[in-house]
Amino acid sequence: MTRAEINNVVGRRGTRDYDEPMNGRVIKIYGLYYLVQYGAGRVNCVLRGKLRTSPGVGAFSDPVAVGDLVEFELHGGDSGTIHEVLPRRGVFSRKEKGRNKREDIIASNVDQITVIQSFRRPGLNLRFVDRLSVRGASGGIPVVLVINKADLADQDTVDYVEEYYANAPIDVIMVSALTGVNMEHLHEVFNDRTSLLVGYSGVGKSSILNRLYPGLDLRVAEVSESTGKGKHTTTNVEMVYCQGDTSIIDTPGLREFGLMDIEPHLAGNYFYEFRELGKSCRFNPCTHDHEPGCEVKRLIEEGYIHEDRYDSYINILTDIRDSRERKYQ
Ligand SMILES: Nc1nc2c(ncn2[C@@H]2O[C@H](COP(=O)(O)OP(=O)(O)OP(=O)(O)O)[C@@H](O)[C@H]2O)c(=O)[nH]1
Ligand SMILES: [Mg+2]
Ligand SMILES: [Zn+2]
Repeated sequence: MTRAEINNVVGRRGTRDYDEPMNGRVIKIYGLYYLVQYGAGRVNCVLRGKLRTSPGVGAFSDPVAVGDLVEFELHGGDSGTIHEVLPRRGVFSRKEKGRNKREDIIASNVDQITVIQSFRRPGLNLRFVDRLSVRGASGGIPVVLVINKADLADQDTVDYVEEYYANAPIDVIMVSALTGVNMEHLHEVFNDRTSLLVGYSGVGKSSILNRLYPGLDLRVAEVSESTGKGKHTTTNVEMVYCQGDTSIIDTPGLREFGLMDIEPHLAGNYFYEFRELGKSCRFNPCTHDHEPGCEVKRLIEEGYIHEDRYDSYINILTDIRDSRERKYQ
């Protein structure tokens, strides 16, 4: 037999220098250790040296991210080595400012971003939701907005949110972890997918998850009376729930994610209703900013696009332009 023939018979196994590869998912990273979940088991892994130097990893600050599907080798039961990262989809990343800064993968294999806000303490910030949806859309990940503490809601705010997103492709779910209203709906939204949870401290992320998944028993903290802001009881990106095909990755403290890698003239594409309606703008591409004959601007006059949603877009556009100017100075 020639060497090629032997390889054909032995298959991939024959090319490996380790036995019994297993599949798992990275649920937490601390220092040089990666906690991998496989079936009902969990194991602390280190990375095989080759992974740190393989082509392409230099573009990222860490070769492995929470949410990654990996092939690993188990040593004895309580430790392991990660050999391969399987191809990723739905990557949520952020790039630091600066020309040669590497990309930080916050989480991978994400099906949806669930941004959680609350009606009061802390209040709504729809511009943050919009920024997040641009970041998500550029990685192909849709955003769902969950507004918690519906027990504290007033009708004006509810109406405002509904008008703001009336013709936008962002689903809004109003819930209360306290009274349980709409929690069954939210359970369905999380079911059988990987969700990335983003929310300011104190909005009730832990309260929601505890209510949805009894037994999880996450810590709930009082929102500080003086500032109305929470205290960031949790501090690391972590898959906090993982059962069958349902996974939830929490991102405590995530407030900043640059949008400077987005081309200004494409920003409008990530406001999906602008992209559709903008097909009738006189100019193509149109940034819906200064161009005459802009359909998006006409539709604000008609009340079809909310003025504040448009302002939020201009705010993002300006921000992208500013940071790109700084970059090329
Ligand atoms: N009124 C009301 N209060 C709620 C609700 N859900 C949570 N809270 C309260 O909000 C506060 C913060 O809740 P947490 O679940 O700790 O919030 P968190 O988002 O996990 O905060 P961090 O872990 O700091 O990021 C607690 O005092 C909860 O009791 C709700 O539906 N209604
Ligand atoms: Mg919490
Ligand atoms: Zn336009």
